[in-house]
Amino acid sequence: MGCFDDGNITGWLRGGDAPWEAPSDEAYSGGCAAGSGAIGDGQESWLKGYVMGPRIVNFYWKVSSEPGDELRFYIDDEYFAISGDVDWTLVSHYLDEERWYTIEWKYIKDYAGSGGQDKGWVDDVVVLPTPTPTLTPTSTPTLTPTLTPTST
Ligand SMILES: [Ca+2]
Ligand SMILES: [Ca+2]
Repeated sequence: MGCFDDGNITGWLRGGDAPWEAPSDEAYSGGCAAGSGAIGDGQESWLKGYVMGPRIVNFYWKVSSEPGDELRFYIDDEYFAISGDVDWTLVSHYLDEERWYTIEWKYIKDYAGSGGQDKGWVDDVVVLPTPTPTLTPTSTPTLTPTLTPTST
């Protein structure tokens, strides 16, 4: 989506009361990040995509908001949130099952009040294959010669 480092995720969807946009007024890398749209009290702005697991999703996010407003990262219906004044922070999340996951960033405002720059940003999304288990070579068993007692 736009110029931000979007992890080559295809089919980004944007929505809510105002869509996310790239470039935005902040960036973690390359002068460009995605930022939430300008919204009012009780509104939300989101950006979502789909990732086939198992994968590791890494990204940086930042928020500047009133404490009651927050930037959320959803994995399907579960979410993590940051609020207030949080500078660029790395998030690494493991999507462990072999299936499609919906990942979504949402800036959401409560019923009243605004603070800071009143938005959230995301940059440097990287989708990595999960590490394959390393097979440790088994040591070759040492064959001990069996000494058969010779009968005399
Ligand atoms: Ca960037
Ligand atoms: Ca508020």
